[in-house]
This record gives sequence, C-alpha cells and structure tokens, in this order.
Amino acid sequence: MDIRTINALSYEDFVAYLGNVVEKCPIITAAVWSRRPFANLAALEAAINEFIEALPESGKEGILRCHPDLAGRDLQSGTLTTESREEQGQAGLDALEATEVSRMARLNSEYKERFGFPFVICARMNNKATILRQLLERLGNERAEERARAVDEVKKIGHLRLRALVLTDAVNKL
Ligand code: 2AL
Repeated sequence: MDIRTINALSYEDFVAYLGNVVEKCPIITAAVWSRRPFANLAALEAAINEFIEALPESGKEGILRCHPDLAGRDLQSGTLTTESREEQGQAGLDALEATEVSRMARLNSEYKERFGFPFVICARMNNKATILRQLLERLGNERAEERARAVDEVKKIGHLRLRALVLTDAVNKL
C-alpha cells in the first residue's frame, strides 16, 4: 500500500493493517491514526516512535513485555505472530541445536530476572551468534540504559515491519 492509500484507511482498517508494527501493541497504531495524513513513510514511522518515546518508563517496559522470547516456547509451539516467526526464522533461531535452545532459554530467564522484561533485539539485523553475544553483553548493563537500548531495538523491528507494509516514495514513483 502506498502512503496515500494508508492515509485514506478507516480507523479499523488502519489498525488491522498496521496493528502489529509494534509487536502485540495495536494501541500504538490506534493512537497515531489521528495524526494522519502522513507525508510519507518516514512521517508515519516518526509518529509511532514519538508515541513510544512519550510513554513513561513503565509504559516502555510494557511494550518490551509484549515481545516473545527469542527461540522460546512460542517458537517451539508455533504460537508466534507471523511477523515474529519470519524474523526469528531469518535469524536462524528455528534451526538451533537442543543445547543452543536451552542456552538461550537460560540466558533469557537470567535477563528477565535481572531487568523484569524480556531481552529484545531486531532479529532480522542479527544471527544466532550476534544475538547470543548481545544477550551476554547487555546482561551487564544498568537497568535504565538497557531499557533504552531495548526500546531502540523495538524501533528497528518496527522500521522493517513498516517497510514491508508501506511502499516507499521511491517505489511510488515507478
Ligand atoms: C523478537 C521478535 O519476535 N522479532 C524480533 O525481531 N525480535 N523478539 C525479541 N524478544 O527480541
């Protein structure tokens, strides 16, 4: 869809189409609908990111908690969202050895115990080696620093999800 079509969508269709740009947080999409019309894809993305940034820290942590673990139970049981399944698959997380799955599970729960929210990283920009390295490194961060880092990853995930849903201006001109 191009941005003009997006701008013309009803509230219901807008949320149905873009509701999972931030994982399981359709309320964010619902909130930015009233900021139409968007000049372009970048303006839509900026509105989403501004909404996230304006949230109190507890709200940002709430967004992080909507994310499924990487290589976690939802992946094993097939209950990930379509977007998440594709992202985790692209990073090779659906083809881990049993020992790698249990290592991820151990580190994920260590991280959650330390910070109170799950480890979030843009899987499409990583692979299993860089994900594990980041997980280990970020476990050493302070809580506020780590929260900000994780929110940046949510924005990267949203950036790629939006690009899959909204044609860029360059494509529109073709
Ligand atoms: C995810 C996910 O589901 N997709 C992605 O890029 N990252 N989850 C996570 N905990 O980082």
